[in-house]
Amino acid sequence: MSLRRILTVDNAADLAVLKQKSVPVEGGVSDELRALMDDMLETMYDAPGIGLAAVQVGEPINVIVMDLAREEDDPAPQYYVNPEILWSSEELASYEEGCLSVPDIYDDVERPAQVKVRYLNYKGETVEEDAEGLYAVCIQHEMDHLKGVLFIDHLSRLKRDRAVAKVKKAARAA
Ligand code: K1U
Ligand code: ZN
Repeated sequence: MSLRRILTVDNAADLAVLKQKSVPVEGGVSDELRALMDDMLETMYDAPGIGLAAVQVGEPINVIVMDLAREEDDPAPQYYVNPEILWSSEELASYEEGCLSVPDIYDDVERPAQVKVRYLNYKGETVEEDAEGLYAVCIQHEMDHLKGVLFIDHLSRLKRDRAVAKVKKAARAA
C-alpha cells in the first residue's frame, strides 16, 4: 500500500482534474482496483478524513472510500464502486462540510436528508443501502466529486472565491 498525493484547488492543474467527470469502472472489481482502493483508504486515514473519491488522487473513475467509525471504535472501511443514488428525500438537512481538496475550509451545505444508494463493494457484490445523517452527507459529497462538483460549488460565488483565495494563500505560506 502507498500514500497518494491529494489534489487541491489552489493548484490549477489539480483543479482541472478535480473538475473532470469521472467514468464508470468497467469489468467489475479487479485486484488492481482493490490495490487503488487500499491506497485511497491509507491516504484518507493519513490526511485524516472520513471519505475520499478516486479523482482526488488523480484517478477520475467512479470509486469512493469512506470510514465513518468514531475514533474510539474499530475502523469500518467502506468501498463504493460505480455508486448510484436511486432515491433522494424531499426533506433537506444542512451540515458543516469540509474537503481534503479544499483544506481547512468548512461551511454549511444543504442536501437531501436521506438517500438510497446502490454500488459494488470491495468483493464486487452489489449492495443497496439507505443512508441518513453523516452517511447521507458524506456519500453525496463524495458522489459530487465523481461529477466534478466540490462542496464549495454549493456556496455563493463570494464564499467560493474567498475559500479558494484562502487555500491559495495558505499554500503560498507553506
Ligand atoms: O475530501 C473529502 O471528500 C473528504 C471529506 C469528507 C466529508 C467531510 C465532512 C462532510 C462531508 C464530507 C473529509 O473527510 S474532510 C475532513 C473531516 O471531515 C474529518 C477529518 C478528521 C476527523 C473527522 C472528520
Ligand atoms: Zn471532498
